Amino acid sequence: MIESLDAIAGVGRDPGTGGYRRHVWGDADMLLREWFASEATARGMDLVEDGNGNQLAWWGSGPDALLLGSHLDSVPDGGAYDGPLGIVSSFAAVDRLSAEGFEPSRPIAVASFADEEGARFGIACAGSQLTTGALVPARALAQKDRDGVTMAEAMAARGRDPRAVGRTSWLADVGAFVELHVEQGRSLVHSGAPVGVASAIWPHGRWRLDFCGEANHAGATRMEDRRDPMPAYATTVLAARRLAIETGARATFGRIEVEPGGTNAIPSRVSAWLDARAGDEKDLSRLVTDLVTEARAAAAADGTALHLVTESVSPAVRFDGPLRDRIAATLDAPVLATGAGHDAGVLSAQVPTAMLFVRNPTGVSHSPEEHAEDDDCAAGVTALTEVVRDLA
Ligand code: HGY
Ligand code: MN
Ligand code: MN
Repeated sequence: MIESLDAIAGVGRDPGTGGYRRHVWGDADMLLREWFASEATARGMDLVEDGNGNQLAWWGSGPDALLLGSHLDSVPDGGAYDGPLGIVSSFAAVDRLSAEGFEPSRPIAVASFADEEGARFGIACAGSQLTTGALVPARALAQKDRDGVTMAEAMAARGRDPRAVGRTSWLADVGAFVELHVEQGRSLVHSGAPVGVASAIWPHGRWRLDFCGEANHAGATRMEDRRDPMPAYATTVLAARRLAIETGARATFGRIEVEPGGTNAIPSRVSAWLDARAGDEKDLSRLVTDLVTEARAAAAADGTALHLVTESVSPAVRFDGPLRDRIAATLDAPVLATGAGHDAGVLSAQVPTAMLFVRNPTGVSHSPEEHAEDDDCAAGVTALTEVVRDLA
């Protein structure tokens, strides 16, 4: 199992940072698609790629399938485990069961969901959201990457037909989904267990704030005469931190663009991406509303303007209670909630869904430092194998 992670360890890895840059329809993503296809073929599983770019490897066919899997794409400079661990563990569970001569009572499929991180086009879990219908194809296809390439153009460049994007028929054959994932936090460290079961995902979203002002000379323009969008942006970052701390929520500005980006020029525009998450939808919406109110006031005071674009919103998720309880009892594993988003959260709106988490000793994720011990990864495979044995 660890060997499978080793097999893709060099794909999309930045030699400078050691982090992964595996973005949908990029070169690394294409190599990972080939790797996934060869893993399916090596096991005699039937490979399907749907119109959204999600890949599925089927052991058997027909209704009420048990779906496993996760994603292979990454955030910029992501770790080796977020996503891929779930896929290699799923194939390893299939291997263990077939080596035992286990005959599943229902079809089993392993999925690699496209574009879970939304690192290129901005929308989280695009592949699974398009599949369930939570995301409208036209909106996804029009999204642009940092170079102005639309999702439709990126797909066409890889020989995919953008007209095939949308709801997919395979989902009707899925009776349950179990996604294994590295934990992105330290709950399992505190509970002393290598594997846990998910209860819920916090609601979360991404918003782009464009602070628009007037470009001008850094030396010749008096401070009183400027329409500089940067101070309102800075005020907004500080307000986000204050509001998030006050409400027990999370708010992050992890990406900004400054136009034109000259050291000796007042910017004409600062675009900043807010990632916000909270324990419930009311708190999340209040946080964003309050923050935008403060940002607008700060912008207006400087003679600048704020334009707000909602890029992606994911509602609160409560995983299927009976499935969660059954898995937690089978594994005698702790149950925990997470602030991280997952394709499992998207599918949970339509099929009974569960998640297993594998202990992460530091809790670090979305970083090259992300790690899980080999023994814990092996415990994850054993747990997933037991879950499949029980459910299939
Ligand atoms: O951003 C997230 O929550 C993620 O890990 N997909
Ligand atoms: Mn992630
Ligand atoms: Mn993930």
